[in-house]
Amino acid sequence: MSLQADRAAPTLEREHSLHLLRQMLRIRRFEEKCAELYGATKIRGFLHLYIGEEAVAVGAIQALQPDDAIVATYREHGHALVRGISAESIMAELYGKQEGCSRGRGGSMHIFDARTRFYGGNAIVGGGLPIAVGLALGDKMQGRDRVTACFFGEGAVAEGEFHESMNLAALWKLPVLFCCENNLYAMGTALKRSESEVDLCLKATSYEIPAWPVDGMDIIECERAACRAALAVRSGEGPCFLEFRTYRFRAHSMYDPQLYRTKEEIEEWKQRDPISLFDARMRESGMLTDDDLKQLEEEVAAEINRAVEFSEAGTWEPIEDIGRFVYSERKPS
Ligand SMILES: Cc1ncc(C[n+]2csc(CCOP(=O)(O)OP(=O)(O)O)c2C)c(N)n1
Repeated sequence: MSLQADRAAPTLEREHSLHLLRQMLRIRRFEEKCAELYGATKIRGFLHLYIGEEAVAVGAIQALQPDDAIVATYREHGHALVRGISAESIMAELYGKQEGCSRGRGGSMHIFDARTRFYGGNAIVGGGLPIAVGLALGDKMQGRDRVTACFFGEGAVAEGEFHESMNLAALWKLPVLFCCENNLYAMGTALKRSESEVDLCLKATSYEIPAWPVDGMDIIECERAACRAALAVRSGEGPCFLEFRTYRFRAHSMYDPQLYRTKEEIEEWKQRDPISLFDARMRESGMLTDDDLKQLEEEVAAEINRAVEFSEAGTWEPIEDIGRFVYSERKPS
C-alpha cells in the first residue's frame, strides 16, 4: 500500500471529518447556486446568505440529537440543510413552489419543518429567542430530555426579547443552547456602534448563564464547544450561551453596497475561510486527498442540481388557494 493510501485509510476520525467538510460544502455550494438563481430572478424576495459562517451551524448541530429542536433566523438555509431538511424542499421553498417545506409561502426567511423539529426561520431580529424559551419550557414541564438550540445574530442582543429570554431561561433553568452568531455587523451597523458593552458573553453571564466565546471559523472548535455546552444543558443545569465569532463573506442580503466595511477587512477574514482552513488541516493530517475532495464536490453538485430540477418542475399554488392559511376559517370541503 502506498504511503498516501495508507494515510487516507478510513478511520472514525477521518469519516467524521469528511462528514463535517461535506456539510460545509453543501451549504457553500447550495448558497452559491441561490445567488446565481437570484440573479436569474428564479428566487425573489429576500435572500440572506450564510457563506463564511458555515462552521457555526455545522459544528453546533453536531451536538444535537434528532429529538432536539432548532430555532434559527432568516440566515438559516445552512442550519436547515444540516438538520436534514432536503435540499429539494428548501430550494422549492426559495422558488415559492408548493413543494417547498413551507408550501412556498414563506420563502428564504421561513424554512420550517416540524418533522425534524426545525422551528424556523424568522424574519424578526430576536424573534426566535422567546420561541426557543417556550419550546424548552414545554419540554421541561413535560419531563422530556430535549435541548433547544437557538441561533441568532449579535444584532439580537439589542432587542428586549433577548433580555427577557435570557432572564426566563436562567430563572427557570430551561434547556436552551443559545448560539449567538457574531459576524460583527447587524446589516450595516457594527456592534461597537450600537452597544455600550460589546462583550456578549458578559451579557449572558449577567443573567447567571455560563458563556464561552468560540472561534466560529474553526469547525472543530465549534463542534467541541457545542458538545460541551449541550452536555451541560442536557444535564439539567439550565441554559448555556456560546458566542461564535464569525464573519459573513457576502452582503447582508442581495441589495447591500457594503459601505460599512472595507474590502481589506473582508479579504482578511477570507484568509480564515472555515472550509479552506479545514481542508488544509485534513490534508496535513493525511485525511483528505484531491480525489476525496473531487468526489465530495461531485456529490454535492449532483444534490444541488437535483434540487434545482425539482424546484423548476414544482407547481405554483393555485390562485384560489391564496387565502388559505391566512385566516382561521376552514376551507369549504
Ligand atoms: C425587530 C426587527 N428590527 C429590525 C429588523 C431589520 N433587520 C433585518 S436584519 C437586521 C440585522 C440583524 O443583524 P444580526 O442579528 O446581527 O444578524 P445577521 O444578519 O448579521 O446574521 C435588521 C436590523 C428586523 N428584521 N426585525
